[in-house]
Amino acid sequence: MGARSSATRPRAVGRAAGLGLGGATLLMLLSGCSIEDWGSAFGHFGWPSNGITLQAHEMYDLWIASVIAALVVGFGVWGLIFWCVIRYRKRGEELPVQTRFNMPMEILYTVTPVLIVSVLFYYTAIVQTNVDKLSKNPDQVVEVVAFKWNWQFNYRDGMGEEANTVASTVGSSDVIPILVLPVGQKIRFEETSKDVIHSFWVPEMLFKRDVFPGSVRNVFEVTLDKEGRYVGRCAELCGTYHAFMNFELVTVTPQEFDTFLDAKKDGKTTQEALTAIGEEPYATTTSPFNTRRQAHSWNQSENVAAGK
Ligand SMILES: [Cu+2]
Repeated sequence: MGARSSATRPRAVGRAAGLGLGGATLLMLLSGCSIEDWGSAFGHFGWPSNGITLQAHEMYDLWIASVIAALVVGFGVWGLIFWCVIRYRKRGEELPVQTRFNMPMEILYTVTPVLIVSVLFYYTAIVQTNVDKLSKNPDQVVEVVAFKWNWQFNYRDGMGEEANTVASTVGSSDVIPILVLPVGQKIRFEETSKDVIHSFWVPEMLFKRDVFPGSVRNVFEVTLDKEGRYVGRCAELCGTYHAFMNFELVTVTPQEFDTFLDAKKDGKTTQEALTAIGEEPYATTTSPFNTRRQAHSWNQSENVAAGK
């Protein structure tokens, strides 16, 4: 009797684990429509929840779903561990029945991780492909030109280097460059640098991409879905004033964007064109840095130079 019940135990464990995993998968599928609710209930599991692009939302969903899946598996494993610790705790000096080389168990804990990794890989590949996807006919093309230490944004009439710039905005030491873009449209960014490697980063896009000098044009596309003003930064240490390379992304309605672009084409400054659509003419999320170093720093380096 004792030997028989020992032999059925691993199968029961296998069944329980299989049921748990199946239930977890079902739960995930059923709750797929409310990933956002799951995320906000648990502080978004550390992932930035303020994304402003369709791509950012997909990345968010992938992260939340992955963490939930990991927790479900984790609780399953912890449950089995504690169950084993209690159920099979030492009761005497007699060696318990050994259940090594149990084929169903061996297969279960080989197949299950492979399944988990396959599912994670499948969804990761989908999201990654969507984030990198380029369309044949983007609604807007912006050329991002980075240089030490500022940004120029060129609105283009087509794709590639052969296209023409129809309007442009450039930052200076006194004015933060402002990139105005419409929501709900496919925006194609074409990046190029005039000197060293920089990196284009708007934190709310949850996306950075290096800006290379030379013939490499780094291209990506996003669809913005939230109006607002967002700080942008250079995310690649590019030299002395790297930290000063800020810009501002202003997302507006397509109608406002058309008005803005027409004003720019008419020769208005970016500030005048922003005023024309009722926006603040200057950046509100960041301000120009003082490019002169603090007086005491200069004195300190003079002291060092003078050997004091
Ligand atoms: Cu830079």
